[in-house]
Order: sequence, then structure tokens, then C-alpha cells
Amino acid sequence: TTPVHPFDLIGLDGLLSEEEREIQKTVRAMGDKELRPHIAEWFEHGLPAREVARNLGELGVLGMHLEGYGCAGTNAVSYGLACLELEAVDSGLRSLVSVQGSLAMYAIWKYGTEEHKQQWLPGMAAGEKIGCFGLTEPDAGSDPGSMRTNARRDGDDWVLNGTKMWITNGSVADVAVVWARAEDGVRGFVVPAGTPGFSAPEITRKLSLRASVTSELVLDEVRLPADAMLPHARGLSGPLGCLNEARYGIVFGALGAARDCLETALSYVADRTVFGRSLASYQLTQQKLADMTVELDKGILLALRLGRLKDEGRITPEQISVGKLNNVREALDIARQCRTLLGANGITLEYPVLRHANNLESVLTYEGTSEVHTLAIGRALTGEAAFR
Ligand code: TGC
Ligand code: FAD
Repeated sequence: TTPVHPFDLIGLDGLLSEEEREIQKTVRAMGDKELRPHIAEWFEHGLPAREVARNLGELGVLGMHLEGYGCAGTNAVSYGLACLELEAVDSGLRSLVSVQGSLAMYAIWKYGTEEHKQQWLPGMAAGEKIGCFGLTEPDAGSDPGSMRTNARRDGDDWVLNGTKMWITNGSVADVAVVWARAEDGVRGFVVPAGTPGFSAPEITRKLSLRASVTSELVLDEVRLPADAMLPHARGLSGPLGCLNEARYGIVFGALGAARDCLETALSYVADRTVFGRSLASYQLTQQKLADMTVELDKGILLALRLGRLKDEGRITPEQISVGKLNNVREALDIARQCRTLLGANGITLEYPVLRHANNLESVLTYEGTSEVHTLAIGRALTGEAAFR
């Protein structure tokens, strides 16, 4: 069997079922064979998102924790492990899967009509159709409640106006789930990409998550039929319910990036000679490696605990905040420490460490910044909301 990570000192692997290990092993093997060989190129020149989405659809990871409509219906731990293995290649690949499965598909699956589900979910699970999720705006990120995008009624139709910003998969999406303010509060809308007035210009010149498509969504008098609205979501709890799903995936995912950095550093220090001795033989090196391993193992324990709670149906948003805050923060720290061990070689795309570190800067910010999750934990501890 493949352990959760190859230097599994505390036997974390023993916490997984046979099926969970199999799923992890399958995703890891596919990532190593079909994704890893191209990732530096994709980071430099852009992701062929359609082709990669189809490969991921074939692998069965798109919406894999959802039931029915062509989705695999795995447990939450398996989904987390798949996120970990994809992010071990690159956070951009896990982002594609998070946004497709946990945000766009989940919104339709949870809040949509039977017709919405039949129309979109099977194609999205197969990777034939790509989805995006538009919540953030240029002036409303951490505080989505201040969104300006609005939906007004015109007869039976809806008319949407506004701008969304930093939207993963935006310009390659076939369908956008767009959150807008209607008369009775925030509502979700299913917007097919070809709808007149809808456009999705790509955001370029990023220094992070370069193997991921990020876009603006412009909605200029976008006219939609009455049934474009997701009927079972009203208020901010709709989009925030989807965020819980995607944040959960990141709790595992970020550790994949950290593991890949640590594996790279371990092999590098074994080969590198400094001052006449192996870099691995120095105490300062070993302290870094030991500290990073301890943090990685603690992160995996936390992720598995949250996964079990989720599978029992009793995970809370505050618990997810603990996992997202800790695991992304520690993963970023590990990536940066590994970069130091690689010296100058660490700054190139020949090695994955600075690519992972740069990606994790985005992961620290999206799906709720580290400050937002700190305040969410603070609110749970004190009963006082310090957001505003
Ligand atoms: P607040 O008054 O606390 O809550 C408003 C309503 O929402 C409910 N709620 C939640 N429901 C489900 N899950 C959660 N985690 C929830 N948190 C709150 C709450 O019960 C209430 O419901 P109701 O029925 O009483 O109306 O809202 P607030 O305006 O004070 O804001 C709270 C805050 C700051 C925690 C929240 O707005 C927040 O989480 N902000 C961060 C926004 C964010 O994470 N955006 C992410 C955008 S998507 C993205 O980044 C994708 S990147 C993906 C990738 O590429 O991988
Ligand atoms: P701001 O909210 O302006 O925050 C700026 C700083 O202020 C941060 O440090 C923040 O923590 C801090 N801050 C905010 N509020 C407080 C407070 N109350 N107290 C103290 N400090 C505070 N969004 C989507 O909707 N869909 C997507 O698919 C998507 N994909 C993304 C992909 C990438 C690569 C990136 C980088 C972002 C993506 N986002 C997406 C947007 C992301 O969710 C937001 O960037 C994030 O929520 C933060 O919003 P902001 O950038 O406007 O920062």
C-alpha cells in the first residue's frame, strides 16, 4: 500500500480504510503520470483546462463526494485525499476540482431544481462541462454581504447586472453560478456562458496559481428565464454553505503541496554536499526537516479528524476554519522552509517548492482569508463577532 506520505513516522496510513487508500493511490498515480510531467509548463504558459477537466472527469474526481447524476458518491475522507494528491502536483489542479465539484456542482446539487441537476451535473462530473462560482466582487471579498451585483425581475425574467472578480475557471466555464442581490436577499443564478451580456475576461500577469484560469465575470443586463434561479438558497447562507465544502477540501489539499515540498527537500539534502559533507548531515537541516514533518503529521491528523466528523454529518463551519487556518498556514511555512534548503535551485521551476509556496499565497487568501478564519474561531470562542 502507498502510505499517506512516504515518511509516515506515526503510522497515519493505519487510520485509512482499504477503499480510501485505493482511491488515494489511484489519484496519486494519475497525477504522477499525466499531470506532473506537464505542470511546470502549465504554470509558465497556462493550463489547458478543457483537456485537464476531461482527464479529471475520467478519473472520477469531479463532484466525487456527491450522490447521483454521474458522481462517484465517495465519502468525505476519500474526497479530501484526492484533493491532497492533486495539490501535491499543483494547487491550480485542486482549485479546478474544488470549484467544479464543491462550489459550482454542489450549489446546483444542493439548491437547484431537478431540471438544473439533470441539465448540468452529468456533464460536469464527466469534465465535459466546466463550472465556475461567482461570489467575490472587486469591492466585496471577505465581506460578500456588501455585494453590488443585483438581480431584478422583469416580467417572469431575471435581469442581472454587476461584476465578479477573481473567479476560478471563469473564462473557460460553460456555466457560472452567480450570486446576486435580489429583492428578498442574496440569490444564486445558473448562467450559461453564452448568454448575451455575459463575458469573462481572463486575469493575467499572476505570480501565483498560474496553472489555473482566473477571470472577471461581467454581467451587463444579462436576461435569464425565471427558472434560472436556484430555488433552495436564500441569503448568504447559500454561498457560504458551498464554501464549507470547498474549504474542507483545502484542509487536505494544502498538505499535498507541503508533502511534495518536503519530499523534494529530503531528496535534495541527501544529494547536496556543502562544506564537504551531505547537507542532510547538519543539525540545522535536520531540525527543519523534523519540525516540518511534525507539522505535516499534525495537519494530516487534523484533516482526518475533520473528515470523519464530516462523514458522520456533524462537522461545523468553525471546525473547518480551524483546519483551513492551520493547514494552509503550516503548508506555506513548510514550502518556504523547503525553499531555503534548496538554496538558489529552490527559486526555479526545475523544482516545485517556490511554485507551491507562491500558489499557497492564494490559498491563504481564497475561501476565506486566514484573518477571516481567525475571526470565525474567535467568534466561536467568545460569542462576539469582530468582523465589523
Ligand atoms: P453572518 O451574519 O455571519 O452570516 C450570514 C448568514 O450566513 C450564515 N453563515 C453560514 N452558513 C453556512 N456556512 C457558513 N460557514 C456560514 N457562515 C455564516 C449565517 O448563519 C447567516 O445565516 P442567516 O440564515 O442567519 O442569514 O455573515 P457576515 O456578513 O457577518 O460574514 C461572515 C463571514 C465574514 C465569516 C463570511 O462572510 C465569510 O466567510 N467571508 C469570506 C468570504 C469567502 O470565503 N469568500 C470565498 C469566495 S469563493 C473562493 O474563494 C473560491 S477559490 C476556490 C479555488 O480556486 O479553489
Ligand atoms: P479583502 O477582503 O479586501 O481583504 C484584504 C485584507 O483585509 C486581507 O488580509 C483580509 O484578511 C483583511 N480583512 C478583511 N476583513 C477583515 C476584518 N474584518 N478584520 C481584519 N482584517 C480583515 N472568489 C470567488 O467568488 N470565486 C472564485 O472562484 C475565486 N477564486 C479565486 C482564485 C484566486 C487565485 C484568488 C486569489 C481569489 C479567488 N477568489 C474567488 C476571491 C477570494 O475569495 C477573495 O480574494 C478573498 O475572499 C479575499 O477577498 P479580497 O481579495 O477582496 O480581500
